[in-house]
Amino acid sequence: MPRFVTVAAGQLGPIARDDSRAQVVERLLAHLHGAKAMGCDLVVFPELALTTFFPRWYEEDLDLAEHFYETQMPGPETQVLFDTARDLQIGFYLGYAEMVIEAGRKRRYNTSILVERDGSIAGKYRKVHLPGHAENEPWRRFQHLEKYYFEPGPSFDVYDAFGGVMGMALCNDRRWSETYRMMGLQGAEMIMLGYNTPVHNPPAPEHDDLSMFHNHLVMQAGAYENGTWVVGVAKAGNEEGIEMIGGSAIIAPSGEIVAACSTKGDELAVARCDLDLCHSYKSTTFNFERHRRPEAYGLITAQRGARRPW
Ligand code: ING
Repeated sequence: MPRFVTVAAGQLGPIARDDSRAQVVERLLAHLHGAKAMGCDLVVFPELALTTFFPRWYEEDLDLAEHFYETQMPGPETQVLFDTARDLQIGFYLGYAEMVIEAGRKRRYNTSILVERDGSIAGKYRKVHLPGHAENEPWRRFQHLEKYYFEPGPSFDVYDAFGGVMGMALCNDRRWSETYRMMGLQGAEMIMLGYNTPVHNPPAPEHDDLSMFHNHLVMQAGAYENGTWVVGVAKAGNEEGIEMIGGSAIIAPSGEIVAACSTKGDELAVARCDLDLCHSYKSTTFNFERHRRPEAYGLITAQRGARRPW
């Protein structure tokens, strides 16, 4: 009996700085209902799906940015998502900014959760690869201050949900092959990730024309090299004056894109994913136990940066 998970890429268009949580949650609920009507078990929402991408601005006083973070999940404004998930029997992946008090200190993370069809939280992930910079850099047309607004998470985990081995990542994580391999080594069959990716990258404008190519390149490679489904979902469009890529896609373990969004607004792209297709790759070309040579890979965890051996 095939293990199907019918999944929707729940792409969002822009979220304005002043959009309320209630206004955004309405859009997320529309996706949950729309995806359910299309027979989905699961909707993947973007990174930071409750707010605008606020790391594009420098705020000297972090307390003045506190309203962008969730201190409870579910909280008063998001409980309806969990209730609807349970009522409709549809799960979701949600990216959001998380603030917790740990050992008496405020900790801030770029976080995602995986919610099962009964409304329970099956897993929580905190973004490992924080791109951008930690201090205001006025030379940029816009900032990318994830290293200022968030702390990195400690690990990549997998979760027993939706009848398979589910993994989570966030945005920049998708550009690092270690992300997929760490979950591939744990048997991941579907890796979900949301992203907020500006078309323009101030340090490397020569990459701008390739932003969509790079977006799909890394997710397709990650899927194929680890024999896993990958679902990548954008917050897209012109958000507070900054153009963000769309290109939300559902990618099979073969590396093929099997469904994709074609607009830069709120859009659902749906695919019925057979988790057993992973076996064709995990048992042959990417049979890790049979073919990998970790004895030869020492540098990958021994070194952070690249340096010539001479
Ligand atoms: N955004 C971007 C991403 O990795 C970026 C940052 C853009 C890095 C363009 C390199 C090039 O997709 C987030 N939120 O990580």
